[in-house]
Order: sequence, then C-alpha cells, then structure tokens
Amino acid sequence: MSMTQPVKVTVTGAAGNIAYSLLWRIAAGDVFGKDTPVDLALLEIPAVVEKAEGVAMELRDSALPLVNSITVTDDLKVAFEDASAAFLVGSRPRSKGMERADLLEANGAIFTEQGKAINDYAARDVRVLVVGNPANTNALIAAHSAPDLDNSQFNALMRLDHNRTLGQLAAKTGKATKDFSKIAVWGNHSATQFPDIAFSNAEVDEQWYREEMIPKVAKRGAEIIEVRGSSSAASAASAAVDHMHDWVHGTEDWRTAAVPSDGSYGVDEGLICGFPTICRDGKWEIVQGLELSDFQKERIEASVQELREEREAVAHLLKG
Ligand code: NAX
Repeated sequence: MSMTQPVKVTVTGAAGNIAYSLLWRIAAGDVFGKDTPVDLALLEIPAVVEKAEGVAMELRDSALPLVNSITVTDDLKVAFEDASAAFLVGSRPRSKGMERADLLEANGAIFTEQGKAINDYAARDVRVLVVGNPANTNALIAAHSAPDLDNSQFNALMRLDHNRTLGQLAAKTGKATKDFSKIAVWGNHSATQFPDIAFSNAEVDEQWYREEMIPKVAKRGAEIIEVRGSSSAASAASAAVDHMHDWVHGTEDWRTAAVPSDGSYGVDEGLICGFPTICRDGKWEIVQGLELSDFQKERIEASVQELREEREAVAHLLKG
C-alpha cells in the first residue's frame, strides 16, 4: 500500500472524555484511510494542557503506524496552522445554576476565537466539525468568525443522533443497523430534534415510533449519564469519526449532518441544522424534493425555532 502525504488534524478538548476515544480512532486511520499518516494537534486550555501531554504520552506508547507527529498546545496558531480537519470538541460545560444564555455566551467566546484562528491559519480547504455543545450554534459562531472560508466548511455533529436512531431501530426489529436506509434527524442537537424514519424502509409500529423512539433518541444523552454515570464519550467519538469519514470519502445513502441551511424546507438560510444529506465530491448536499407530512413539518419547525432562538441569544457575536 502506498502512503499519501500526512494530513494535519486538530482536536480541541484533547484532555477530555470524547478526545480520549476520538484520538485513537483518528490515529488508527478510521477517518482518512489506512494509507494516510496524520499529524495530530491537541489543543487544550492552559490549566489542563499538562493532562493533554499525558494523553499524547499514551498515544506515543500505542506506537500507531499512521501517527507522523503529535503536538500538544494551548496556542491557537500552533493548533490550527495548516490543519486539514478540525474536531472542535472542547467547550464550556454547563455548571450548576448556569442559564442556557450564560452557556451560549461562554461558548460564544471560545468559538469566536477558534473560528478566527481557523480563518487565519488553517488549510483553505479545512473541514471543521463542531462537537462541543450547543454544537449547532457554536458552529454558526465559528463559521461567522471565519469570513475567508465558506460556511459549508463548518458542520455540527448530529451523526450521534442518527446512529442512536439506527441503534433503536435495530434493537426493536432484530435487524442490523446497516439494513436501514433513508434515516435522518432534523433540527438541533437537543431534546427538540426530530428523528425521522418516514422515508426509510423501517417497518415499526407508528405509536412506538412517535411515543417511545423519538423521545428515547432525543433524550438519550441524559439516559447515558444516568445509567453510565458520565456522558456519552465513545459513541460521540465514533459518530464524529463517521461524520468526518463520510465528508472526506462520500456516501451513497442518506446521513444526518448539521450543515448551513440553503433555505431548504423552510429552514432559515445559514442556520446550522440537521438535515438528510448525501456527501458527493467532498460536499454535503441536502436531499431535495421530499414531501413532508404535517407531523414532520411541525416537528422540524419546533426544532428550527429553537435554533433561531439560540441564534438570537448570540446575535451580538454574529454582527459584522
Ligand atoms: P470533557 O469535559 O471531558 O472535556 C472537554 C475538554 O475541553 C476539557 O478538557 C476542557 O478543558 C476542554 N476545553 C474547554 N474549553 C476549551 C478551549 N477553549 N479550547 C480547548 N479545549 C477546551 O467533555 P467531553 O465529554 O469530552 O464532551 C465535550 C463536548 O462534547 C461537551 O460540550 C459535550 O456537551 C459535547 N457533546 C456533544 C455531542 C454531540 O453529539 N454533538 C454528544 C456528546 C457530548 O455531550
């Protein structure tokens, strides 16, 4: 197998839970391919950068053949310079008593400065996947802060919601996840999201789908915390790998990606929203021409309305 040039991949929040799984999957070639070496850049905040050094030590100890170099830093320029892909995982968690508006504000600052640094230093064809919550609005802020890049280069992770939907359908029917096609999760990565199976080949009871499956998928993050004692980490990393893999290599079937809206299905242009998409030649295309029922329209509108409210709450960061 002939080796290609190394690609630089930046992972923020490198000392955190998701990164602890994600970095190894990237290093194993699960995103860019088994013939593509990677230069890994691990970004952390100064208080935690030493812990990220420990993660880098373990990566070295794994002697992974595709790892060309590992850089640990709290410097945005060092982290993003010439990066071809960036996983923006690090964000401010909601602390006790913190309002959603405060959370949006604290994260707004992080994603403004990271968007600017990506704008100034990353490769011109960089792909940026925002994982840190509130992911859709953080991605909106980062895209806005990078005026020299196309906003289509900024996505938010909703593949976990997609994969959770597949997992529930497989468990219910006894089929394998790969047996289902044309699944999508519309809207925001939050409890308002709309997992949609209307166009799929899944044959399940409508009442189960509406009353059990939709809330189960939408609240799965909270359920994992309750049962596992900490938030989704390996599944989130796995979904991030799936998203970036498909962005690079393309897809045949539908995938859920939160991408900037082009106005399709009444979603305001620019909002970063979960849609049914297909990826061709490195570009996500929103599946067109779907006839939506009133139920689908209502569910999509409710989640998009939440995205509008989040955008409103950070409007001061989106000026200029
Ligand atoms: P952790 O708290 O374990 O790790 C986050 C790390 O980010 C910390 O080490 C922190 O120091 C670092 N960090 C904070 N600000 C930073 C900055 N400005 N630059 C670089 N690093 C910074 O969280 P983890 O479990 O890894 O989750 C990370 C994020 O993913 C959270 O916001 C979480 O809510 C979000 N999630 C998103 C999901 C999705 O599907 N979109 C699902 C899983 C997860 O809930």
